[in-house]
Amino acid sequence: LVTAVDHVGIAVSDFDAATTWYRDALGFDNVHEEINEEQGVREAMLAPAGAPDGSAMVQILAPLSDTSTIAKFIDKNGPGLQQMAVRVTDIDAVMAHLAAHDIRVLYPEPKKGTAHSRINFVHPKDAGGVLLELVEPAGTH
Ligand code: V0V
Repeated sequence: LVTAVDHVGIAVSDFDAATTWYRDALGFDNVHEEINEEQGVREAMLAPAGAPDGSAMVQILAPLSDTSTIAKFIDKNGPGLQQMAVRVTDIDAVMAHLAAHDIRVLYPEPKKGTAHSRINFVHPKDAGGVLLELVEPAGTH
């Protein structure tokens, strides 16, 4: 049901500085950008130039406001790695599987994620201290 590590998410306060750094220092391409009001983020998906389709990406996450989960994360920890996301083929089935193992997911139903994906999160306290995102890409089924 889990097919890949989809992306890692980095909390940043300066969106442009972060995307420029990945481009100039490491040659990442900016493959997608959007604002997700519900999640309180401006985000970009960056892929290593020349990487095959489906390769793991870096997601830059900048807060839209002081109340954003990303603003809260940066206040507490400073900028840095905020989440790891795994790609799934059927998020509802994965949520049911986790619930059956008493692993807490944050939302009772998936929410809208990047590029019309469906997303949910495993609580970091139930995932070894890692905020683990589940992402079912659009058009998966
Ligand atoms: C909090 N904790 C973390 C953490 N955030 N541990 C690891 N990684 C993180 N990112 C720890 C924190 O240190 C506490 O541990 C404990 O969890 C509870 O933290 P809290 O401060 O009480 O709780 P909050 O209010 O910070 O909330 C934490 C959660 C929140 C995870 C519930 O950040 C959340 O709802 N996240 C899901 C949504 C999200 O992250 N959206 C932005 C990305 P101690 O101190 O008690 O030991 S949007 C996105 O990824 C999109 C759109 C996409 O990919 O498509």
